[in-house]
Amino acid sequence: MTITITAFERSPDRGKGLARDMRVRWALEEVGQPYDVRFLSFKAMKEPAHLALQPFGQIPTYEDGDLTLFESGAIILHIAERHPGLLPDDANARARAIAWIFAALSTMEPVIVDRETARYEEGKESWYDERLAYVEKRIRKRLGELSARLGDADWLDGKFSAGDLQMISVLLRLQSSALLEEYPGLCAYIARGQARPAYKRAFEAQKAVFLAISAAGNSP
Ligand SMILES: N[C@@H](CCC(=O)N[C@@H](CS)C(=O)NCC(=O)O)C(=O)O
Repeated sequence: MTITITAFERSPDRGKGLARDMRVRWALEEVGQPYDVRFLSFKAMKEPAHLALQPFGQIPTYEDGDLTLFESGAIILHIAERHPGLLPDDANARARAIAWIFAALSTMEPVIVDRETARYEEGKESWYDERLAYVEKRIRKRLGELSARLGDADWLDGKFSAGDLQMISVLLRLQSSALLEEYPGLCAYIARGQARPAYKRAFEAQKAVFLAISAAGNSP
């Protein structure tokens, strides 16, 4: 049975690959697993059929036979554990790679998403600029720490792993800001991820959805 994931019918990022189905697509491409995509409108995401799969009414989800998963971190860990290529064989190295998945999601992503939330939900408030300065200060702190740990290495811990995949996916959410430019080592790290054939295939697949919608005159 083919794996099925869910994605936005009309991604608000207009094909930039920032929605979280992208990281799942990338993981599946890395391990060479074919997949189908079920596209959902914002309305369908909040209806009972999808809520039964994803209690928060979000994408992505992952279905494979009688297994349904939500949360991109859980999905990527599952893919990496089930198929070779995204986690080292050595038990300690494997545990460290998994720690980087968690670091991406619980240490890096919250401060980065806070910037998006501030922009969308508080951008018109009189205190927005002041709040943004605090938010960006917290992001810089994390970027500096991550950059220091990465140093001159290609990847976070030895060979490319699911930890790098998740971390790069999270960092890419900053690409519309100038923040990343302050960390050339992280820019090079992201570029190495984006140069991977699996990343490129996943990116083109999600972009094709936006291009098809645009060609049909239905730009998101
Ligand atoms: N922690 C979740 C977050 C999922 C998430 O925020 N998905 C976004 C798209 S990238 C979404 O569905 N947003 C629409 C909504 O929350 O209504 C994960 O990593 O899977």
